Amino acid sequence: MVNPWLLLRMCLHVCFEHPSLCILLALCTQKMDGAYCDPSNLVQNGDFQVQSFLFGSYPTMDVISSGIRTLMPFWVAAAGGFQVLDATVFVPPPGLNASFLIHMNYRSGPGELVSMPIYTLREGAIYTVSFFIADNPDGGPVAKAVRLGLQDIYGRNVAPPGLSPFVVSNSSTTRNSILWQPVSCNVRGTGVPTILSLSSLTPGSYGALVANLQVNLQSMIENGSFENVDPQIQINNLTYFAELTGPSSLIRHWVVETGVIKIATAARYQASTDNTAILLDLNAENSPATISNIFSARSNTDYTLLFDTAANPERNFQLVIGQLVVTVQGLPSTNYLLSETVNLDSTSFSIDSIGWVTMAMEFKTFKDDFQVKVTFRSKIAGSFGPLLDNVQVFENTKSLKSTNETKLIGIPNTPPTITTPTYISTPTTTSIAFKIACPLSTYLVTLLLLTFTCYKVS
Ligand SMILES: [Ca+2]
Repeated sequence: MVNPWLLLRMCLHVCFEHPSLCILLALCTQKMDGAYCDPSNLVQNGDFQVQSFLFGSYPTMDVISSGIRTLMPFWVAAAGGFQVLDATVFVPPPGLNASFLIHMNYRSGPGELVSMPIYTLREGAIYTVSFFIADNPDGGPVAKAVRLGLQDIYGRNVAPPGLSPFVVSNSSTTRNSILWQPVSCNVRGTGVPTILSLSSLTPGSYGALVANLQVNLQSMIENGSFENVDPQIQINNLTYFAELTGPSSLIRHWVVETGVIKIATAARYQASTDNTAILLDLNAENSPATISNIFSARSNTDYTLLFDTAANPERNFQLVIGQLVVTVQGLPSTNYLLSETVNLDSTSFSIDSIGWVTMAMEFKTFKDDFQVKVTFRSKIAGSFGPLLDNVQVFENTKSLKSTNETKLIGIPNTPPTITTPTYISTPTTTSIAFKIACPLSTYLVTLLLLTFTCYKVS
């Protein structure tokens, strides 16, 4: 499936061109729990908006062929070729602000698209892998198929067992009326960086179209990133902060219980790890605030609470030092499941370098609880306090099957008149040689990346 030597060559190439990316890759190839990198979407450049080539003129296609010269950051064509299509001509999926799509074939035939290692999938957490797929209106076989693959960096399969290729067949569509279909599946995090691949199983020059690949943590909390606020709250201003005085419920699914909070934006502050627009400061108007969220949960179940926090470094000539108190209660019992304080210190940080830290805390519900209340309380005096964003809670699962949520959503069926195409091969297993070579190559890649990065930086 994924050629480790091709990945090695690709990494060396990227190392010289993008030193910062090289450092990231080197970090991600270490076994870690991902505590400091947990964005809401773990796929880098899954919408293909970041490119390092000049897009061609009409007819709006550029070709990415196999090899290390793949000019799509965070992706490589491991086999065959694929094309980048302009979404102003090939209408993108509805609701997406996409500018580019991927055509999984080129004139040389079907392509295999492989991601750079995505961030570590937290062990025990359930993630949804999703993308949009459509038939190619320009031609090709009646049915077109794409296989999704997920392997960790040791070559172990992470994709759910029995995952079939995604098949589309809507050849009557045009470039202006492409019938996009959302597809997704659940995977259980293994605690190891994972590589995502898409392989076209369609022969010839015309294969399926693909857009907006994502890998999202399934969080129990609604609006954990505070992006959904009442329209009466004015945001998107560099200097003006909207403030909410408790009690208030103008941030959807949250309650400001006491004190005053600022609703700040990434236009002024460095965004947190999910790279979103809105974040909170739990202090304003010389008043520390308390904010809480209640969500449904299963009794007698293990959960992990994640959130990004830092001290607001903006108070002139004074450091912000203090604590953020985090409590978790089961409901209706009101028993405390978790009570911790987080020490915060703005020393050496600025609004451009906030010093965000992702905290991870575990708790377990009691047998009679069916809801959970999470509360954040500032213990800092003054008008600048703890920053908070990207609050997530996930259930710690033993296996994907144990969640009873193993599901494949929206997989389009092959039309009844179409028998299973003979060119759709049975799933191939990873070769033994690859399994042996992968751990060695992983550490070799890490060593080389660090070496070349130091050379490049110096
Ligand atoms: Ca946010």
